[in-house]
Amino acid sequence: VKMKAQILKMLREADGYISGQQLCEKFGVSRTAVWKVIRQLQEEGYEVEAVRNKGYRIIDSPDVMTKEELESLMDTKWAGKNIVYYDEVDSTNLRIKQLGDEGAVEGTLAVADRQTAGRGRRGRSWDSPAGESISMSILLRPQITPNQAPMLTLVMACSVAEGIMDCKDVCGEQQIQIKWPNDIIIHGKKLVGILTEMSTQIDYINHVTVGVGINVNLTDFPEEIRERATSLRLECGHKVKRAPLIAAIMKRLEENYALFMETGDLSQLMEKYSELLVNKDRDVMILGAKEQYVAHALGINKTGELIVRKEDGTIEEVYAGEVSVRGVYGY
Ligand code: BTX
Repeated sequence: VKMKAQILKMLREADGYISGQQLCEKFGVSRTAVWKVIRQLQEEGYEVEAVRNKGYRIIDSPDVMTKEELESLMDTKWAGKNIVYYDEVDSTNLRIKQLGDEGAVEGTLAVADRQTAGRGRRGRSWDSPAGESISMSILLRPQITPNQAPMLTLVMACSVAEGIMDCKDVCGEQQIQIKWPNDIIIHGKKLVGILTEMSTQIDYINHVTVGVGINVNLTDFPEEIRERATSLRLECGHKVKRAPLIAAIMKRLEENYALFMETGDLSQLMEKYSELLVNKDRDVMILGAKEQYVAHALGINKTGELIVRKEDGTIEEVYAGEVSVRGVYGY
């Protein structure tokens, strides 16, 4: 597996052809062994050209999220370095929680092509059909207290939005935005859902699982969510490859997580998060258990609360665990 991922990486990074000889020497194997790996890649859908006296050159890759594909693209130190891939699984969040209990390293990333029991918040479900979406969950082991953990959802939201925008050929200049606290939307519709779950003792965290579902190439949604959901393909007008997107998000997550851990809060991220916020400078409806009111959203504070100005001019900071927010006009 390692050799296959490394050969893929070398092919990708090569400027032109890589000779069979070079690959043999690098891995200390025979020409036949190298050829076998190339054949396997071709069978998996990679377009690899083999030219006598020149060597191998990669022309195109399939839209797969296999361990080798992801490993060959991942440009991080720890986030997404240990990958577990499933063609089909109940929920990547459940898998990561289990792997976390079993002692897996921080940054372990579970990726699935399809989930049969994808979970949303508060017992809701998340649709992730085969071949068209990204379902992934990452294992974190932060030394923070349980009440700091919800901020990790915002760290991830920021990373996903930035990661998508980093992939230049995906949506160009189109604005990917965050709906506080953790939905990512494009053109007013939901593109990404994030679910953070933690395993805790009374005063410390065993581990945190942050799950991300991204609608990449879906072209249709179930009746109930058709009005509110969308995909990159629908908004950007073309199919998008999933593995490079995952790698870009992991790269951003690694940076943003470091900024978070330096202070234990969002003080180094709140400015850019607020810039990405669809609700910023707009009226929102605050839906609390006891009261509901309309207020003007200003941004987030360093603990991730939404800062709003009420109609009487007073400033309030609302906590995501206690209220939800709805745009007064759409988002
Ligand atoms: P949420 O509770 O904010 O959103 C769930 C709601 O969103 C559903 O009730 C439904 O109305 C709507 N919905 C369901 N599927 C989709 C979809 N594909 N696109 C848009 N809207 C949808 C959001 O919860 C958190 C979702 C996290 C999903 C990831 S996938 C990897 C990981 N594993 C897992 O089981 N969950 C996470």
